[in-house]
Order: sequence, then C-alpha cells, then structure tokens
Amino acid sequence: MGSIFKKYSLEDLGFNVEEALGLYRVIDEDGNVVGEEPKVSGEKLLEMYVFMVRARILDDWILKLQRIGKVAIHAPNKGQEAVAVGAASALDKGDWLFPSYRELGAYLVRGLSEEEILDRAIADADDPLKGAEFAIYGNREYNVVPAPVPVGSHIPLAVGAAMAAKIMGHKTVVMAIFGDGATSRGDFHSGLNFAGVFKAPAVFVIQNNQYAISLHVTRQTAAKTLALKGAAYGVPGVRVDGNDVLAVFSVASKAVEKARNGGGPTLIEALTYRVGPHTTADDPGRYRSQEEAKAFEKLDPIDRYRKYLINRGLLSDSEDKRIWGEWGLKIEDIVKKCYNKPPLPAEVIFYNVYSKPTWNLIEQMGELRESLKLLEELGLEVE
Ligand SMILES: Cc1ncc(C[n+]2csc(CCOP(=O)(O)OP(=O)(O)O)c2C)c(N)n1
Repeated sequence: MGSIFKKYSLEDLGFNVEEALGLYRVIDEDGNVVGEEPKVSGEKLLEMYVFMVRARILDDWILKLQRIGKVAIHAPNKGQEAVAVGAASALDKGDWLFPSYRELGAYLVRGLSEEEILDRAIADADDPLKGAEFAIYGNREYNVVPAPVPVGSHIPLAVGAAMAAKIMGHKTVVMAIFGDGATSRGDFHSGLNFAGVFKAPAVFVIQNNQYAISLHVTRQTAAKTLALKGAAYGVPGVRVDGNDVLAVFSVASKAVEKARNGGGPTLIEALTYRVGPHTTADDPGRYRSQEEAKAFEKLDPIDRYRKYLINRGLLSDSEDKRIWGEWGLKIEDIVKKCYNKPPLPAEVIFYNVYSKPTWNLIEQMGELRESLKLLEELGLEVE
C-alpha cells in the first residue's frame, strides 16, 4: 500500500484547469470561425438556427401575453437561446433533460410544440399540468422533466436518474441545465459530489447569465469561474462562450459522448447574459445600468450565428427573411388559437392532490362550485 501522505500534481487531478479557466469558442462576435467547427451536416447547423429563431419568437409572445394579463409570469429567454439550443441539440432522443425555467429552445429541440408550451404558459383548458405551479413545463414523451421552482433542486434528481441509468446498464445520458445562482445551493454540491464519486453519466450545464435576479455573479462566488467548481468533486469543468451556439454544441456533444461511454460527468459553464428582466415581476433598472444591457445585446447569439451561416453559404438573406416570416406567422396563429381556448375550470386546484379525493376536498369543491354559481347569478363571474 502506498503512503497516504502524498502531494498531487495537476495531472493527478485529471482536471484540465485551462479548460475551466478558458473560454471555448468556435465563432467570434462577427461570425468568423476562430475554433474547430463541429463535424455535422449543414442541415443540422441550419436546424439549430431555426430552433433559436422559434425560441426568440415564442419568448417574445409569452412576454406580450404576460403584459396583457393572459400569462401569470414569465422568465424571458432573450439572448440566451444558444445555451438552451446548443446543449439540448447534443442529446439523443432517449436521453433525459432536467431543465430550469429559461430554456424554451431546449424544449423545442426535444420536440415539444409551441402550442403545448403556450397551453402551459396561459394555463388554458388544454394545460397538461392543469395550472399547477409556475408556467414551466416537462413532458415524459420527450424525456423532459418539469423544471422546479426551488432553484437547483433538480440537480441531485438528475444525478439520481443518471445513476439509475448506469445501474440498469442503459446508455442514457442525463443533462441538467441551471443558472449561476444554483451553484450556491447545497443541491449543486451534493449533486456534483455524487456524480463524481459514482461516475454518473451526467452533463451539467450552468447557464451563467451573470445574474441571480439582482445579484451579480461576482457577489455569488469569489471563484474566478464556475467551471472551476467541478475540480473539488473530480468533475472536469469547461468554460464556453454561451452566445456561440457552435461552442456550446461542440462541448456538450463531447461531454454527452464521454458520459455515454462510461467516462463520467462534465460541468459546462456557458457564459452568457440575461438581456431582459429576471421575470416579468422584476425591474432590472434598479440594479444594473442600461448601458451594460445594451452592450451585451450587441453580442446577440442569433445575429452572430446568422453571420456564420451566411459566410458558409448555408443561408442567404432572403432565406433568413423567409424563416423569420414563416415562423412568425405560424407562431402568431398558435398564439391566437391558445388565446381563444377556454380557461381551466377553477376546481382544477383540487385535482392531482390525492389519487382519490378525500372527503374534505370533495366538500370544499362543492363549496367552491356554490360560490362560483352565486357570483354568476350576481353577474360577477371571474375568468
Ligand atoms: C431555493 C430558492 N431560493 C430562492 C428562490 C427565488 N429565486 C427564484 S429564481 C432566483 C435566481 C436564480 O438565479 P440563477 O440560478 O442564476 O438563474 P437565472 O434566473 O438567472 O436563470 C431566485 C433567488 C427560489 N426559487 N428557490
């Protein structure tokens, strides 16, 4: 037996500090190639662009619907589409995604439709989750677990799912996406610890948009990068430009492949910026300057990727206009359809509490019905 009193070198750690401190890029702000392009078809490259466009249009609509009172709350995605689309595009159909609440692009990549997402956001009669919780969504059909409201609480759950897949001998990879704020939660640390020890086939994607509501990431942690945090758990960390969809996709694809082949977990920090408010209940003007937001807006991931696709001859200006126009109209039609769907009946609050409603719930449901009837008789019905 060797001595336990041993000094380690960086090589012993199996951790590439340069990757955790660096900023992996494939294209720069002007769409020029500055790194290794992923070896995928032009069709796949264009598909990722369309997913980003769809996410942007949908996000914009949900925001408008919230402003007119049709949606209760929304966490805007603008400027962060490359992280969601790039990361989710690295997964196979049978893999699992544990997203957070700012990943519309990832939902679309997994196959969820705009209509399902809007039914959920509006909580209309077709809402699959019957108005439960925040307007966030998951779907077993697409292996997407609903995002939790308690920040970061899905991280250990994702690790558990990854460990289960490994124990059962499945080739499934589990990806969890979460914000910079989640890295301060115990869930992040216990999740990474388990993943490191058990070599769970998990990929962690930190969507570092630099703010946890009003708290800047430099007040969240004194660590220079978030990717570095993996070192303590034996989980390699890589820092990427989160506004470069090709960088996110490349690094995530490598991490997914490694996890699938028994190489264990990876922690990816995707550096981006939240251009809009935290949610529709937030006013970012109270804690950051407009100049800051404007400067980051110029680094828009969609503009940058468009330039790259045009440079590569995979997209023309007219084709680009057609994509925006066609999806703009399609999504507008879906918005109109969902807008006009009847609301959920008020008694859904009693659904899904117990598999068989208890006597007191049945009694309360009766009371609610009577109150609603009375309001109707008085001409005071609530929507
Ligand atoms: C455990 C917990 N604490 C506090 C909150 C309130 N809260 C909601 S979102 C949020 C900030 C999360 O920031 P981050 O993880 O960086 O994600 P982002 O919203 O920036 O995408 C906070 C503090 C919560 N939902 N859960």
